[in-house]
Amino acid sequence: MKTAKSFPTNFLWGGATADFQYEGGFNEGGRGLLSRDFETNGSQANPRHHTLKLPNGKVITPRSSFILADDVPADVEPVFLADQYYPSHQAVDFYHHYKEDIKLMAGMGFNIFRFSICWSRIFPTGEENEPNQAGLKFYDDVINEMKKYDMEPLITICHDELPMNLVLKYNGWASRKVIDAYVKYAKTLFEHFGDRCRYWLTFNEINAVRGFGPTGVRKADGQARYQAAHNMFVASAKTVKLGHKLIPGGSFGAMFAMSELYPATCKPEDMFHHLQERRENWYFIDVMGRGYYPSYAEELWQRHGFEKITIDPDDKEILKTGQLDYIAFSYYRSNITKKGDGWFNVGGSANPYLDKTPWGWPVDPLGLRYCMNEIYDRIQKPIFIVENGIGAIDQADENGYVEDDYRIEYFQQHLSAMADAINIDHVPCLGYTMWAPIDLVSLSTGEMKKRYGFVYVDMDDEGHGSLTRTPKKSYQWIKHVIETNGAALE
Ligand code: BGP
Repeated sequence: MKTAKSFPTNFLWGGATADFQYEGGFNEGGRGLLSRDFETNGSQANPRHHTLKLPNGKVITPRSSFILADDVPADVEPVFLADQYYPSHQAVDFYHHYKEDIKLMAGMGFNIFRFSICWSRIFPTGEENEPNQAGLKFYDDVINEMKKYDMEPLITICHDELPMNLVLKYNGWASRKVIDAYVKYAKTLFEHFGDRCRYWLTFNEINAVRGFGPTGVRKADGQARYQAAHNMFVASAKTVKLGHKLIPGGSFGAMFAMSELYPATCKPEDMFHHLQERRENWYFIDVMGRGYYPSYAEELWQRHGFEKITIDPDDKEILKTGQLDYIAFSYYRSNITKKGDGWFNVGGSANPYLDKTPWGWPVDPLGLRYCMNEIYDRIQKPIFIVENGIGAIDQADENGYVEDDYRIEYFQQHLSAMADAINIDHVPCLGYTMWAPIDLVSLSTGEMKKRYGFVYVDMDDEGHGSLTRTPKKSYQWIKHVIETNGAALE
C-alpha cells in the first residue's frame, strides 16, 4: 500500500559504522597501526587525548577531537600508556562478530550496509607495494556474508583516520605524498572489491576533519586544515575518476557533516554571519560536488587568518573531472548562530524551540528535510543520508533488553521528515543508513554509554563485558518500517 510516507521502490535501507569505532582486532591479521589507535577514551567533560612522547621522554597528551584539536610538536613518538584505555583496539569486536552482526542487520531488512575499510589493514604502513592479503580476505569474508542476504556494501574508503606511519613520516594530509598513497589504496580496493561493490564514499565528514587524529596533521590552525582539505579534494577527485574507469556502473560520493544551521535572530548582522558560517560547510560540498573553488573561498580563508593555500597547476582540471556522483551526508542536529559565535557554534546559544539529547545535541527532524532540500537545490545531484541517529543512555534489563521508546520516537520523526522531502519536495534520495545499527564506541567522546544501536552490546566504557548482542525494542519497530517501506510511519 502506498501512503504519504512511502519510499521509492529499491530505496536503500541500512546502517552505518566506522572501523575504528566498531571493528577492533587492532593487532590481528597483519593490520598496521592507525592514527586513532593512540587516542584514549573520554567523556563530554574530559575530551579524548592522544598519548605521545617527546624526544626527551616526556609524555604529552594533546586533545584530539576535531573541534578541540591541539597542535602537536614535531618529532613525537606515539606511545601506549598502561593506565589508559584505547577504544579502537577492541571497539565492539566486529572483527570476530561479523557473521552474527550481519545476520542481525539482515533481520531488520537492511539491503545495504555502510562500513569503512581500515586503511592500515590493507596497507599497514600505507607505503607497501603489495596489499596485505589477510586484510583483503577479512573484507572479502564480510562482503560475501552480506551477499548471502542480498545486502549491498557502501564502502567508506577513509573514515577520519590514516596509517600512523603516514602521520609520522609525512605530517599526514599536509603532504601530497599522502595523495599518492591514498589513490594506490583506493585502486587496490576497486580492483579487488569492485565486482561486488557499486557504492563508494571517498571520505567521511571531510568538512569537519582537522587535527592529528583524523588528518594526521600536527598543526590544527585554519591554514593547515584547509591545505589538508585541498589535498584530500585532489585525492578524492583522482579516485572518482579512477573508479569510473575501473567499476562500470559504480557510484562515487563523499560524506559531509550537515547539521542544519539557523540564524539566531533576523538582525541583518546575524543573518550575514549565518551566511558566512554556512559557507564553512558549502565550501567543501561546492568544491567536490561542482568541481571548482567557490568565489567566496578567499574571503573564507582570510576569516581563518591566512591568504592562500598551495594549489598545483593541474589541480583545477583534476577537481573538474573528478566531481562526485552523489552527495552523502550525516545529520544529527541543528545549531543556531549569531555574530560573534564561532565554528560549530561551540559555546554559542541554544535553540529555545528544541529538546536536546543527554549529550546536548538539539533534536530537529524538520532540519533534516530542510537540509535535504538545501543540498539538492544547490548541487542538483542525488543525495544519500548515510548517518542519522540518537546517542542515548540505555538501561538494559538482566537479559540485555532495552525499551528504547525515545529512539523509536527519534526515528519516527526523522524518517517522516525524510519521506516528506522525497514525496512532497521531490528531492532524489538514494537511501538511508542510520548510525549505528549495533552499539559501538562514540567518536567524539570514546564512550560506550552513548549508545546508538537497534542492538545492545554488553560492554562498558572501559571495554569490559561479554560483547553479547541483544536486539532492543526499536529493532522490531525499524524492521516493520522497512518491510512496509515506510507505510508504518503513518
Ligand atoms: C559522525 C561520525 C561518526 C559517528 C557519529 C556520531 O561525526 O562520522 O563516526 O561517531 O558522528 O558521533 P558520536 O559518536 O561522537 O556521538
